Amino acid sequence: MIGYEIYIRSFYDSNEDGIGDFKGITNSVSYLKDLGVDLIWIMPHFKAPSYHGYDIIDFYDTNLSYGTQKEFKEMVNVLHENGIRIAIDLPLNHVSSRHPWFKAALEGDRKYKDYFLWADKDVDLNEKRPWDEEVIWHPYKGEWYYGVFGGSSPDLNYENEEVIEEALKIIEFWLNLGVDGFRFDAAKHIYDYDLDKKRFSYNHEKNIQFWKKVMEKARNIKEDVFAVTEVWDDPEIVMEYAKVIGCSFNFYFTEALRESITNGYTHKIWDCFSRTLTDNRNLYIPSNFSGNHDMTRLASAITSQEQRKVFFAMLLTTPGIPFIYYGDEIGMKGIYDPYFTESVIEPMPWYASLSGDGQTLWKSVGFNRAFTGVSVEEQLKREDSLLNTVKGWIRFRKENSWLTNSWIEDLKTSEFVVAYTVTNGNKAFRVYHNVAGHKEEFEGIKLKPFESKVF
Ligand code: ACG
Repeated sequence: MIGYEIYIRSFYDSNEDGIGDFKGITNSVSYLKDLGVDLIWIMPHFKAPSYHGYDIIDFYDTNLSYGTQKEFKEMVNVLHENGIRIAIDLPLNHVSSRHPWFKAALEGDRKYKDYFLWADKDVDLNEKRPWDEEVIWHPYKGEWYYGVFGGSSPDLNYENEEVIEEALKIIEFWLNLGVDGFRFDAAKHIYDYDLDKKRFSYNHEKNIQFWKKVMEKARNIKEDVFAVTEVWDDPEIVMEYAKVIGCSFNFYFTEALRESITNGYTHKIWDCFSRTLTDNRNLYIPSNFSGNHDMTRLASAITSQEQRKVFFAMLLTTPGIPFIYYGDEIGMKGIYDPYFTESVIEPMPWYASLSGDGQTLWKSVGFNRAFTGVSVEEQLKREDSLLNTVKGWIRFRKENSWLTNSWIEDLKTSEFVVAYTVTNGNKAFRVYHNVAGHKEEFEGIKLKPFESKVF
């Protein structure tokens, strides 16, 4: 199975307003099929005030710039007819400060006040979240509410059973509407404040119990529901969530490969593979990925196309469900800035000129300009393009669908070569990658610069 992450606004526009939409995804099915994608993850499609959509105002309605619920359903049907499953991005940790629940809370409604967390006198109102300098408490008319992702996204209070029930209702609604599963946003944040010690603290155990409940509900509705979590943390923590949810994004894979391939060394890859891809047998399916909307794009992190080809060869010959971030397959660029995330969600360049049917134009482009060789049109024409190389590896993977439920054995590295056996117990391949710009030989196998070989 091959996953593909889509930012709807930037993908494919069907009604010529420059904004990507559901019908646009429907119209792009031939591209997705030709690429070999059979699972898409769409970034939030709900009613929300921001461009990114992670601050939801209504969990039961669509963002009308993307289309109506009817158009959403039509998109799901067409995807299914073409053998493509769809997972929706579900940020359950917080809502928009303009969500009716929060508005009611601000007006003093007691039921809804308890849907959120409020500071009492012992709370440190200046406390910052652990990974940057953003505060977690926000003022409103003399009171303070908790919001790890900023004042416009107040956190829901999952100590309240009614809030858990709301989450389960949302799951039920979308599965009944036809989606195949979820990408669970910010999965380690459901319980991330210690109410006794009055400080930020991840309660992984409690989070995992919550996700267990969610998955039970989801599997009761759709036995083969697909779910993947976003837990950006150490691999050993990520794994615990993956065991319950089935799949978890393997952030360490993306980080280790980018660093190692750029610098031409292998020890971090060895560390990553041995910690995340060898013990997964019958426990979870890893989701390795090229990049996502929260980080610098692959082509800006690994600037050499030859090196990027090694990255994709590793992505597509390792166990699990690999995900490609839209545009990474054509080498779209973009440098992540937490205060200007638009740089990594630029319009998908379908045409060399950046103009034509489907082309989104909602923002000016800084990184992926016209006639720079990045577009789908230009890449399809060149036999040795990144797109054609990626398609080749995807074809290989689809011919060997058992790789989804596989693991790695006999991992060996030299200074520049990574070698491993990927197996499901019955079938196996021995894979070699040379991350150096010169010839290498390992276990008697001769490798050209940046070459990958499978036996
Ligand atoms: C998700 C979405 C993101 C979204 C939100 C909120 C959550 O993908 O687009 O923001 O709905 C943290 C959270 C993630 C969150 C990212 C953006 N992503 O945990 O859920 O922030 C460290 C921390 C991580 C942290 C990461 C951020 O541990 O928790 O992610 O830094 O850089 C190693 C370490 C690992 C470390 C990394 C990086 O891997 O093991 O621990 O991660 O290095 O240093 C959206 C918008 C935002 C908006 C918000 C409301 O995009 O702009 O503000 O919604």
